This record gives sequence, structure tokens and C-alpha cells, in this order.
Amino acid sequence: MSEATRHAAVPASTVQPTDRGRQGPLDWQRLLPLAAIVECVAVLVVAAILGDLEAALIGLGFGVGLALLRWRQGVLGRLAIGLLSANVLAWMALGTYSHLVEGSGLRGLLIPGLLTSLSLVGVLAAVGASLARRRRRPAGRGPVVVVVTGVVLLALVVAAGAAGSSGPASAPDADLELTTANLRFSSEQLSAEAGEVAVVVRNSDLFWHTFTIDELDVDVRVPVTAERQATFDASPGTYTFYCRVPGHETIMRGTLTVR
Ligand SMILES: [Cu+2]
Repeated sequence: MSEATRHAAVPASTVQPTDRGRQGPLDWQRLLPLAAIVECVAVLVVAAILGDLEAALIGLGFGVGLALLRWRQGVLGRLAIGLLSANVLAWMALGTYSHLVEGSGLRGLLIPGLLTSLSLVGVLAAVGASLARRRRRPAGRGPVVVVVTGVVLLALVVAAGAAGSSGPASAPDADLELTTANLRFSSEQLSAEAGEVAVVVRNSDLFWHTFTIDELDVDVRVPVTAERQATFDASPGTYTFYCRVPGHETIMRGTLTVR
């Protein structure tokens, strides 16, 4: 058997693991690091705009995931990028939905909409890259379909934002105003007159916060770049307000004193 014949006779099953999923015009093993780089940069830019440390840590996490792609056939890298993307997707999809329901304009929708699209591509790329390692099928059109899905989703969100208003009307008559930034309420001591109390909460963090008072049945969810108002009746007393997002409860809390 000549050298050329022997080479041609190599069965497909001996394709090296690094080559699996690389057969399409855009394959999973190329899409995943690309998606992670774009997510990393986008999250870091948003973190810088908002001044949000938690978001900056997520952005750095994508950088670590990218580095891990080069280690031990990238198992941990795919896992890290997939989990981080899923985390961003869960929060940002809810944020996008909330802004859409409120008829927010592009200003409110842009950050959650962009990150929803990018993280969806990230999740699907991580799953695709992992499956491509196990199976020996060519990647086919999967990676291209994933990218197109992300672009179409972003275009739809931008269109909805452009069609929406400039955001929910702000409430100049609110008694109290709170801002959430870096996992803190801007004030931990609030006071109000008994009767109807209106509190406006603005979230400048990337992830959700809530303004919750169990005793008064108050629970307002505030997504990224949003402003929401809680209006409730309160009789004299002291009440604990807090954010009920898991992990935030212990550090994001304060006292409302009603006279
Ligand atoms: Cu919170």
C-alpha cells in the first residue's frame, strides 16, 4: 500500500478530538471563544458604565473561562463560559422582559437586550462545543444558526425599544427615593408620615434588586437601568426593607420608620 493510499484509508473515527466540530464554515470550537470574548468585553464595558463591581467580576470570569479553554482540552473553560453565560442570560432575559412589559425605550432596553442576545449565543456555543467533542458529526449550520438567532433577537429588542416610550413616567410626587448601586441601598434609614407612602427605587446595578417589606406586603422588582415605584399604606412603626434576591438579603437592608 502506498503512503497516499494508507493516508486516504484512515477511518473517520481517528479524527483527533481537537478537530471535532471544526468542519463547518463557522465551527463550535471557534464560535465559543469568540462569543466569550464578546461577552467579556460587553460585560466589562457595562460594568464600567454602571460602576458595578459585581458585573466587573462576571466580566473577569469570562476571561478566566477563556484561559481555561486552553487547559485539559477546554472542559473547564466550556463549563465556566456556559455557566456564566447562563447566569447572565437568566438575569438579563428577565430584565429585558420587564422593560418590554413596562414599554421602556431603547435606553432602558439596550443593556439587558444586548446582554440577553450575547449570553444566549454564549450558552448555545458552550453546549454546541461540548456536544461536538463527544460526537463525531460535522458542526453543520448549527453555529451560524446560533449567531443569526442572537442577531435577530437583538434586532427585535432594539425595534421594540425604538417603538417604546422613553420609559415609565417618573414619579415626582414620590415621598422617598432610593438608588441601588454595588449591592447597597443609597440609604439604610428612611422615614415617612403614616398613610400612603410612595418610594421610587432606581437600580444602577447590572443585576436585579427588589424593594421588599414583608410586613406591608411590598415587593417591587427593579431590573437593570430601571426605576420602579412602590406605593403602600403604612401605619406608625418601624419596618425592615430589604432586597430578596438570594445572597443580597444580608447586605441590602434598611429600616423604614413611619411616624
Ligand atoms: Cu439585590
